[in-house]
Amino acid sequence: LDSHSHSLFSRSAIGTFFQERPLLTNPFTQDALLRAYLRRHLPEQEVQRDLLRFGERLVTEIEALGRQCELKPPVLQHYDAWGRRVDRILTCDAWTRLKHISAQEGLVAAGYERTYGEWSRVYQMSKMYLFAPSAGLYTCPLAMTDGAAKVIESLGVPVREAFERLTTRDEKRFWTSGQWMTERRGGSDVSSGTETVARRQQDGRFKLYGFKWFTSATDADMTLTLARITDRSGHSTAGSRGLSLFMAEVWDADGSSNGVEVQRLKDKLGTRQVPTAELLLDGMNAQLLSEEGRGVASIANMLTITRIYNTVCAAAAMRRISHLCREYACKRSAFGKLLKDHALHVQTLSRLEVETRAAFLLTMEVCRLLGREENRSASDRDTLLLRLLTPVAKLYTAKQAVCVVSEGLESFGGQGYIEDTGLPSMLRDAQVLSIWEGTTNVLSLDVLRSIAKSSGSVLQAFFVDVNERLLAADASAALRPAVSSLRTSLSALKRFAQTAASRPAGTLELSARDLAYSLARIYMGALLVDHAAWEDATHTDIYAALRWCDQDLCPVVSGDAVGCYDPQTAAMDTALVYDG
Ligand code: UCC
Ligand code: FAD
Repeated sequence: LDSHSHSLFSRSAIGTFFQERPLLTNPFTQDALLRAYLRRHLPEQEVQRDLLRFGERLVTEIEALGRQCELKPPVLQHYDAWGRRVDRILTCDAWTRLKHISAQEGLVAAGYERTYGEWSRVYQMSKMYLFAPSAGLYTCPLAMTDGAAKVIESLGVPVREAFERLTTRDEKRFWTSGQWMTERRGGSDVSSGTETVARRQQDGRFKLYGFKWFTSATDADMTLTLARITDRSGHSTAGSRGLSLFMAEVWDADGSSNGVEVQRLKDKLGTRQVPTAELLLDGMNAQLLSEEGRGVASIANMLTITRIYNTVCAAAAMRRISHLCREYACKRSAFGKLLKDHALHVQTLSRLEVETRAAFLLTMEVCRLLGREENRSASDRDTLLLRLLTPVAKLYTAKQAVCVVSEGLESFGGQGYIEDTGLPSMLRDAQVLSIWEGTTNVLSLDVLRSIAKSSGSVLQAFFVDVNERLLAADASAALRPAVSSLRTSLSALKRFAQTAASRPAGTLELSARDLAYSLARIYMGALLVDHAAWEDATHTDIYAALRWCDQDLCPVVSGDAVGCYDPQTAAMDTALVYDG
């Protein structure tokens, strides 16, 4: 009777094995390279203590908030119960909490307090880098907030309250900002794509009329945006010279919008935590910030900051997936042993680690240069390098992040594809990094712009800087193969650059992406070598530098060798793409 009732009433057997999940532990203590980098450059105990404490807060509090933002995406309420148009963007409590935490932790403020002089940006961005993968994309509004503060500071315009609110640690006063540039006709080609007009009012302020096609974190308190000022007869200037930069508060004190209709929220592949809207500006009150017609040049400072944040977040995504992959490999067994004991699996993870390290060092170098510029301690070379490396770092690390996160998901096998592990959202969110804030090609052209505008000085600065770093590593026998391939690539790149100007029209444009990749790979190699040549470096630092330099460091020269940039290639590319 007993065994009969047992089989009748017991639950069906589901087995006894349950895989242990990968556990997130303090990302600061887990990150050997970040700790070593800070030990070398910013060894203040106070910084170490703050990051250690913040790492714990990430694990015990912030990680869950970020996940909630993914699970409870924002919704748009068009009408109130009585039929009035209200256009409220409703975000979850965790999103609000992340805003408060961002203020408390000084995630933007630290960049402006400048407690650590020229290293202040390195401190701030180290914290941002730890925060980003747990933050439910709250880094997106923070990036634009920081960018807006930078624009206001650099233009020296009298909007003190806004600047103070963007950079405060007081969560009750803290404001975030949007960055509304993209319109239906063009997000890359902002100059011809912008149809929004600005009508001057009696009091010297403006009313804006237009349609912004992508506006992220639209729950922001204020925004910077571009529009064309019209004259009395309603005419405006076309192109870049017709664009001016405006600042506006998005919501009035009573919660109603400042002449903004939220048409709808975008239905997106990723970044679902962030409200991204289409907005009709129907008489939005705004203040002119730039000189008339200097809108693009004036918002460039915001682009620099947001592109650096993009880079930080790309490197951070790589670090987080690598962290989780190695953790999981200590828990998951296959074919009789843990994944960590399968050499081929660990080789795969080590390749992700090399990419992550290279991305991290480039990221921190750009932050260091930004900090020096803001501290007024930048040399001419630093300034030139900051201009060149900002687009290079953004475009290259974004692509790396997609590859590294994708490969990383595979290392969890089928679980990497399962939503409630939280892993797939990492891939979705990585995919946007190469699209917003300038696509890969548009940023490659920005690299060319920086070269042309400086009459080649940015490239000179690049060559001198890489050379110096390699010279300093000459004493290391272990690094010799890496140094030697970097020197060979650098010379080849120099030869390419010397002949580029005299080539047929169109050559440079066709080579732009490969040129940007070459600059990225060589510079990352130089930074890995530089780090590995440091007296406290480890064998793994040397190994990472050697592995990085095993690849084609200068794809623009390889591409040139097979005629990729010859003028007739463009016609062949067209024929190939449109075959049939
Ligand atoms: O996507 C967006 C927000 C996403 C959410 C935030 C995420 C943040 C990261 C968080 C991570 C989790 S906002 C939309 C972003 N949109 C773009 O990035 C636009 C992409 N297109 C470009 O970048 C184009 O190259 C343009 C729009 C800048 C090109 O405009 P023009 O008018 O054709 O360019 P011009 O005529 O060459 O340049 C006009 C002036 C020049 O200065 P002057 O007049 O003094 O000679 C240029 O040197 O602007 C200057 N300029 C720059 N200066 C242009 N680009 C730059 C630059 N990058 N740096 C300095
Ligand atoms: P297009 O400019 O039409 O580009 C299409 C393709 O053409 C791209 O592959 C591009 O690389 C290529 N291309 C364009 N020009 C050239 C060229 N000269 N040479 C070679 N190739 C070229 N914008 C904002 O202003 N504010 C926001 O808050 C914001 N949030 C966003 C959030 C999300 C989730 C996304 C996806 C976008 C957001 N954007 C925002 C818009 C984003 O900045 C633009 O989508 C982006 O800059 C590209 O512009 P586009 O969509 O018009 O593409």
